[in-house]
Order: sequence, then structure tokens, then C-alpha cells
Amino acid sequence: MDYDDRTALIVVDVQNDFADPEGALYVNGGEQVVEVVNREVDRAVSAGALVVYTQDWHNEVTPHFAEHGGTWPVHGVQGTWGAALHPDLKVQGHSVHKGMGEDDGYSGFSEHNLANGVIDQTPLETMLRERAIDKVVVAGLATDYCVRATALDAAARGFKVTVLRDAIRGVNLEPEDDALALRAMEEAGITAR
Ligand code: VGL
Ligand code: ZN
Repeated sequence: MDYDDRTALIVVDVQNDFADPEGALYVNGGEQVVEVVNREVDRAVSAGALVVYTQDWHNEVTPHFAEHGGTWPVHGVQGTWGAALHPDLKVQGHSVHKGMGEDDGYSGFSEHNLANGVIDQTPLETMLRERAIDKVVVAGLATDYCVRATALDAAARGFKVTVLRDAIRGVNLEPEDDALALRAMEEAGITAR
């Protein structure tokens, strides 16, 4: 990937709950992305690109969790081991917390409050605009949820988006979900490489 000072590498949710085999919502092969992402972080930083991280940062009670009507086991709870970034991940930039409150969304850009229908923006787009970013590179977990939603949202906001195949893994509740996610991203004009 070519990085420059108008490019941002967005590292999505490389957190213990997704990337550690002991994590609450372990994504198969999740730990394997760490090394690949770290190489990208080095490349990005040497080229003067921005590196931004996202973290699932849920309340203990949220409509995102199965026990409160959602889909998922309890994961990414604010301040817990599971919500921390993987210890081997190179951290060379700020982290955007998402999925707080009554949210059941996946994008790093916005939060959808199911209780009142309000969609709030996270700080992510402002962080990119302040640096006049026009290109974003997306890596991390999981291909079929937060990577997909974040990449599609970036494209919808006018950024030129590339997703790194080697640096993502899917949850695959259904076996083809990661392939379908890649297809949806490509159909939205996102480059997968
Ligand atoms: C994610 C499921 C639930 C993700 C987050 O990071 O892709 N997936 N919460
Ligand atoms: Zn979540």
C-alpha cells in the first residue's frame, strides 16, 4: 500500500475479545492480523500517514448483546481486558471508541441510538478532515461487521478506500459472510488488495 500524508490507516477493533483465542467473540485467525497490521503501521508512519484505531466500547447493558435482544455474547465492555487493544499491536495514534450507549451499529464513524433513533457521529471523520485525509486504508476485525461498516461508511463520505485482504478476518456466522462482505465493499467502489 502506498501511504502519504493525506492517507489514513484505520485499524478496526484489534481488541482481545476479537483477536485473542480466549476472547469473548474470538474471530478465527484474529491474532494473525496483528503482525500484518503492525507492518502497515510502520509503513504508514514512515510515510507521514495518519494511523487511527477503533475500539468497540460497549456498556454492560446494550441492545447489541444477545441477553438484551441483540445478536452477540457480551464483549468489548468499556475498561475490560476484552476491550483493550491486543498487547502486541503497535499503537501509533489515537483510538476512537464506539458502540456506546443504546447502539447496535458497527461503523467507526457513527452510533445509532436505538432508544431515540438519533445517529451520532464519532470523532473519526473530524480527525480525518482535520488532516485533509482523502484516502483511507482499512484493516482489522471483523471483515463482515465493523471492517465492512467502517469501509462502506468511509466510501459514502467520499474517501477513496482500500481494504487489506491479509489484514482482516471474518466472524462468519454464515460461512460465506466474509466473501459477501468483500463483494459488497467492492461494489461500493472499495479496492481490496
Ligand atoms: C464486531 C460483532 C460485534 C466487529 C463488533 O468488531 O466486527 N462484530 N461487535
Ligand atoms: Zn460489538
